[in-house]
Amino acid sequence: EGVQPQNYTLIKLEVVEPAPAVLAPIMAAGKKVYLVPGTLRPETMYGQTNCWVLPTGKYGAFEMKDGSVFVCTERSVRNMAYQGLTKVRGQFDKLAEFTGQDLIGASLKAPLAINPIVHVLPMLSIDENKGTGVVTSVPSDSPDDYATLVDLKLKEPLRKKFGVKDEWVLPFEVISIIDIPGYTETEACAVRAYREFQVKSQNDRDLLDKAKDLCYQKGFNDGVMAVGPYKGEKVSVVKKTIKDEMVASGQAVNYSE
Ligand code: A2H
Repeated sequence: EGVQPQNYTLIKLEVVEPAPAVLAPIMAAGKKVYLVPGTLRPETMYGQTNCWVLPTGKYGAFEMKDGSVFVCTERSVRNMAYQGLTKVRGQFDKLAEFTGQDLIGASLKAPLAINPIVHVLPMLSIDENKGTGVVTSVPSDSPDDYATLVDLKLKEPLRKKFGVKDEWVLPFEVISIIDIPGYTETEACAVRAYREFQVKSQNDRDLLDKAKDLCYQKGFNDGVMAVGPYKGEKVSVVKKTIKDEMVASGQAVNYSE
């Protein structure tokens, strides 16, 4: 973990029916259950196509202060317990424990997303010791997300290995949500960076880091919203407003580590 605190926005992606077996009893008891990916790009949530977990990762379902349930790593909920998100400071209630594999295919309602429902899919580069261990996928603006989605679309054996049904992946296309003048005229930022850096798979760490830095800088410095209520406004101007609105409406919470 870095020296500087990292401030994430946790986006609340609500698990809907059909419930995965490991969450079914909790949902049957009437509780709202959310996967809570940590993001640095809350303004990109319009373009969500799916949500990533680490298949071998250990996750839990934890009851939060308002009675809703967060699915994340235990390490992250321990931090949340010191940030006012659980009932008792420093304590948390674990309702269930499972692996990422148990969540694959689950259907989620993702706030702001143009796709009405997105699915949980495997990403092998997730770091269990960062954020919540859950990542929301925005392939237009995140080269890691794009590379992982391309891997799943092109490689049937990869889908088979993790029990991913074709209909959870193949219908989902990149949605361009941010215009970067001089860069995104013909393809979204992450798609162009992936192509130009000649990324071959989600495992191309060095190339993906370069592509990621480029998209992060360009998106913030030059990006203009192409969708939503702030269409036409600069990302650098509206990023915080979009985040604050999601937090105020209960669609997201602040989290730092
Ligand atoms: B970002 P930093 Cl559109 N393992 O969100 C791997 N990656 C993780 C993670 C984990 N445990 N937790 C969060 N992340 C991802 C959106 C996004 C992100 C876009 C573009 C760039 C981008 C949609 N995915 O990140 O290491 C999350 O992906 C590039 C910096 O804490 C989170 O923001 O600096 C970002 O990495 C956090 O990265």
